Amino acid sequence: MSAKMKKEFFPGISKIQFEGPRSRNPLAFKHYNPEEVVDGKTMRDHLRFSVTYWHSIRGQLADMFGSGTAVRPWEDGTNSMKMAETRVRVAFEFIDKLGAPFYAFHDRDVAPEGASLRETNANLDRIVRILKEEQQRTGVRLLWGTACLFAHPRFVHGAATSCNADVFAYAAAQVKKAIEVTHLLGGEGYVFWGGREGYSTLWNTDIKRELEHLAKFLHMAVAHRKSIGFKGQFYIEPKPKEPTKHQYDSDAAACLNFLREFGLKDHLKLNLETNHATLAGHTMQHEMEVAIAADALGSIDANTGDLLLGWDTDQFPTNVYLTTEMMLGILKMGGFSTGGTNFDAKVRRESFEPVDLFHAHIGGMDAFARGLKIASAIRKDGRLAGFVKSRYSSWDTGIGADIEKGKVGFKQLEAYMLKKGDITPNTSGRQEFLENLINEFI
Ligand code: XLS
Ligand code: NI
Ligand code: NI
Repeated sequence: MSAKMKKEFFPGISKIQFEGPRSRNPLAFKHYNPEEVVDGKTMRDHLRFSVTYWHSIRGQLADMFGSGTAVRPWEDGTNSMKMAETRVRVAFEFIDKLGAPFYAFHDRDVAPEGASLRETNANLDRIVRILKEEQQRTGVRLLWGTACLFAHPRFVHGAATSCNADVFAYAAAQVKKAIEVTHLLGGEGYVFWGGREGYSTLWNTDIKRELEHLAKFLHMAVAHRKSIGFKGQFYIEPKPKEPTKHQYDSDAAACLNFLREFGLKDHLKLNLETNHATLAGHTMQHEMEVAIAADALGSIDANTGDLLLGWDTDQFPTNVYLTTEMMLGILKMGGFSTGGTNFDAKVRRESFEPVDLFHAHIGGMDAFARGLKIASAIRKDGRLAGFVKSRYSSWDTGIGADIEKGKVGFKQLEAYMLKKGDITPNTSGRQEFLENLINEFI
């Protein structure tokens, strides 16, 4: 690249700077100041933002009623290797200008399939060399890698849960390779999202057998991870449906049950996505609390859904109430270690210009920066945590402490209550008071 002029894909846009809340520059951060220290850690290290290759670089902005609208002047309309190479340069110019420290990709986002698995792997190797080069040039790192086991027609019945054993074998070979390239690129983690690991109809489905196969697949992945010395964290990403009617990894609780049933709990954490939580009929706060309680929260796919549309709209998160809830959860678990805030989000079909990608990410990053600052202030204030603690104070001494310590059984509790007679509810839940308290900070 030395003497040659480097081609610019986002001309007229320079590195996004922090200008503070009074700035009116749409291409500046108002709240995300990577160097600013919050609770002893920079915002950059708290939030660990990541750009997704599949949405931001490959997304054509098609929906089920219409073709893609994205204007991407560098695209030639093909899925050639030459195009794949160009896209790597596009991606890293974008991520670098945005100032996100991480990115994430599926194997098939970055390199096209060839005529055989061998050729496909060779394509991937070629692009991975360029990814590595660009990582070194920019300092951008890989948050996690993953394999696309849902787009190609061979995965019509699923991958690890396919009725066809050859498909399981193909998926295993593909994931083996994807873990290896993630390792080579210094990835901090690897995600399993079972896009088609579920069913369309139960009339043709043996759930027991499919779940056992899925577990076997993950155990093989764990063994391979160990054999190549990959230290990155494995994650499973819950989603209840879409594209299948039901996905086995439907929500945090279902994933945890599956991981425990099959002895995988020590090997995988959860990568939670906001829009998947709402599709499952939960809030993101619920999913996060369930995962944190099981010490299994690993990473976040940051986006949001449109509650008036019934599908995974993957919108950029701009709701500060949401980001506050999420950052309260992240701070509560002691912060991310291998995980991060991965924008699994896409611009709207109507927002088809390259600059919209910047607006979208800047907005998401600013919303999380505010969420972080607000969550930190709520924790410092202490009233919320204090309320919850005192709500359970009957467990800290006396009979409560005896129950928690396992000192008493039904017999002793009956004796205790016969003596006491009855109880009248004496503590209000104070929901409205607490909602007002949160709003003091937002
Ligand atoms: C789709 C999922 C997917 C995973 C990675 O709904 O969110 O993008 O994050 O395979
Ligand atoms: Ni996701
Ligand atoms: Ni999703």
